[in-house]
Amino acid sequence: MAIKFEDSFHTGFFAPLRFEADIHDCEVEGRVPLDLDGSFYRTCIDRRYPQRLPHDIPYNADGAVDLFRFRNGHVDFRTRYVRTPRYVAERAARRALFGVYRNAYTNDPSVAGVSMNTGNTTPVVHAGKLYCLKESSPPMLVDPHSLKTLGEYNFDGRLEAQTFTAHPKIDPASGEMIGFSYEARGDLTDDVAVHFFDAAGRLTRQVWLKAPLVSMMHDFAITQQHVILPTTAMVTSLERLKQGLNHWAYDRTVPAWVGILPRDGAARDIRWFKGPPDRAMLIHVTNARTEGNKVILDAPVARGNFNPQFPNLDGSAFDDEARRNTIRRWTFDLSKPGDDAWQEEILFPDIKPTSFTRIDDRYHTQPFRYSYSLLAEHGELPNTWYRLDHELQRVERFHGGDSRGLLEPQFVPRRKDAAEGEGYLIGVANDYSQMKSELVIADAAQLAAGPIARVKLPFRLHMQVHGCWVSSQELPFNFDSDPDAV
Ligand code: V55
Ligand code: FE
Repeated sequence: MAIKFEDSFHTGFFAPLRFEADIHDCEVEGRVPLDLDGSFYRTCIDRRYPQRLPHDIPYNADGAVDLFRFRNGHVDFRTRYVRTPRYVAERAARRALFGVYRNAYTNDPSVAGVSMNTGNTTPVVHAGKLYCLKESSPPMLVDPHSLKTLGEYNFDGRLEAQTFTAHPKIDPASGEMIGFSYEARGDLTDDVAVHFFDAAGRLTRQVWLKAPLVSMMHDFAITQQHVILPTTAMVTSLERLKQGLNHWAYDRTVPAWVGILPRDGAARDIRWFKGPPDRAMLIHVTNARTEGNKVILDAPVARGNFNPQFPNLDGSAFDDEARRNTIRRWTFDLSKPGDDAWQEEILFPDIKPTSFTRIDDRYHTQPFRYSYSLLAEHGELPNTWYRLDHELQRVERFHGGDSRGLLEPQFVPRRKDAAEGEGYLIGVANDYSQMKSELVIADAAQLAAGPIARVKLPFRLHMQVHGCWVSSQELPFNFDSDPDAV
């Protein structure tokens, strides 16, 4: 059968690339700062074959990983598919064998038992290893230089859970990583596991918990003392899966729960706080900290269903207003036993950001002054980065242009010991009028001044989900002799 992509998501700017590429020494407009020395990774969705079933969703597309490598004002670019077992099986068959998002009932019988991993959500570098993550599977391990896929990874046999979050957190003070798994013993299970890794990347401890319900738990937070586990109203059921539907639907009657576990605690030490139904859809976390008896969580939160890829369970139409986030601070008071409510404050009431939210990563678990958001201003296209000054309640904007979409911003400190916010905001811009992409670099403290440099690609890129920056101190590389260059 001939390859043809027909659905609306796969035409136009986000038609799959279906190629892998290296560009040695990208074209640059402006000057790339000499203190940008390191690697910017992005995980993207890029379907290798037309989807098997018409109602599948973009989140189930194949993963691809991109690398922009910076040194001496030069930038090299590389993109590769994440060669998951699914990718390998479909490539051999020259067609899609996997059906809809997180539903094994919709797969071709020939791939029964083959991992459904796509590795398409987040790139994370810890202890020299690059993980391309999908929350429904274990990490995909990818060589951080060649981007060759090394395989699905279970931390030397130590990961007992069948899944692993796309949003593990690295404690900047200790270098430890903390992750969690939900549906951890397989589809529909209410088991959650929290995993603790030492600075060398070794999985040293796991705590197994029971969630109050089975729901999408896309992100979580850590503080110096606690692990914070929010549930959502994205629910699933055996009936859904047997009907061949995608994994999740939004249930407006289900309350949001937030579990708070001491970092050094056991399962019995978790405390579940209960929030209102249809008011607390948390997708991504900005930061969190513990102050005395209080645990403080900052995050953009939507009122209701955040994504039309997942239908409303009651059959109602998708509500574009309900998906809009406000930036909230939730405070959990641990000093009141039996009180399972939390306090909510809306921090920037006029700002309705996307759920993409970042800080200077060195301030994770600490009080912080600046956060960075992506917004859709004047229309549907997210085309503006905001720096939010939480101390002065001020915002500064970087506007990408009306025909240019921006993706998640990444803050890069100018130096390891630079002050908070002293550095760059980098990220990919998609130019819809030219059908090309570029990486833009702005001074994070002078966003309104526009880009310092644009690293221009001769083609458009695939759709990014998340990105990450790793300095060359954390991940050394040889820039001049690349044995894997094409
Ligand atoms: C999200 C993204 C996913 C996913 C589940 O943005 C949640 C949230 C790209 O895949 O599988
Ligand atoms: Fe995410």
